[in-house]
Amino acid sequence: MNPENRVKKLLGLMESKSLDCLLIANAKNMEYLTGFEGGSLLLIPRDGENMLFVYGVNYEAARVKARGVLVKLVKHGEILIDKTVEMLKAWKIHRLGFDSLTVSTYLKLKKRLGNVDFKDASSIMWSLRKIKDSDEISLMKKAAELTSLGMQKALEMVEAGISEREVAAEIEYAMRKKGSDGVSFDTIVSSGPNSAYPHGGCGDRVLREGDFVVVDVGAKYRSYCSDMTRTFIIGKPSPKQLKIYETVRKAQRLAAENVRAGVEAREIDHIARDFISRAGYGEYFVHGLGHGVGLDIHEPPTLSPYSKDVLSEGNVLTIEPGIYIPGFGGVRIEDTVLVLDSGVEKLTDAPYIYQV
Ligand SMILES: [Mn+2]
Repeated sequence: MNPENRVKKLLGLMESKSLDCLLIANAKNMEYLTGFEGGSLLLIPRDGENMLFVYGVNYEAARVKARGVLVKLVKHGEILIDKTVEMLKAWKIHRLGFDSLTVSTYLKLKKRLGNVDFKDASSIMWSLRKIKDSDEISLMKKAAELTSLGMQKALEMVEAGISEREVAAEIEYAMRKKGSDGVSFDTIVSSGPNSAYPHGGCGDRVLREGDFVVVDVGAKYRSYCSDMTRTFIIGKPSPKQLKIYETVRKAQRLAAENVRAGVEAREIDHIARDFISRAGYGEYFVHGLGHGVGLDIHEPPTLSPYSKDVLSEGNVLTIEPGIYIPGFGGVRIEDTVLVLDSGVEKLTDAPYIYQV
């Protein structure tokens, strides 16, 4: 689906909320609605021409790439807020929806647009972005394919004697060479005791026999993210390591088997959490089961005990249970999946091999 169709849908939602205009300041939302990532502010009036404000550095690119909008240059010395206020006044806007504003911008706009009613419209944007269209799905499949390739590289590289940083560099290099535009987040290669930190980063530690090694990686492809984790054990696993690994693996499989359109997100979290708790590790599963993925690496829907989301066909999300024991180490296994009517399609794909 092209950006113009997304805007068309958005206009329908604005009408149902009686919004005269939408002010989009979030970069990803602007990209979603125009196909161009370098805009500074987007105005979508119900009556009037959609307007994308762009600074000089991005102006020429915007004129070529942005779709369905009038591209307006913010010249040197001009102030974006002045131009915004000018347009909103010219259009006689009364109910203005916005997606995200800094407090300082909000106060400035409020002061100069005294009679305008400001409405938080971020949920409208998420209601669209949560359901991926066919164009997005094919880009996300490509991102996931590159990620899987990176994980294959990790499987080749992880061994005693190499540093976390070197493994991360090899993964990123392999993905980049095959077409990745970058990474969705800083690659995590956390080994030994570091693996007990869910977001352990990667550093100079050299991998050793007996380590857990958590590798969490996501290629980016044409602005779309992906997310995948595997945990390796160097050498022969101890019985405790094996029990933790098997528990996480089974929790992940159980959760994935139960995902389909119409299911409550918190129910899926519960399935994995309950399984881990019964194995005696409940207190060590310290985060939600998963999150939506798209233009952002973390976006709705959320899989957690507190989520109010109901899953729909076209959601793309991660399923990533983990067990983290301070001082001992941790295991996480994660895939990015596409929600279907009857189940899931796994987008990331690498074997669940743990012993290296
Ligand atoms: Mn994740």
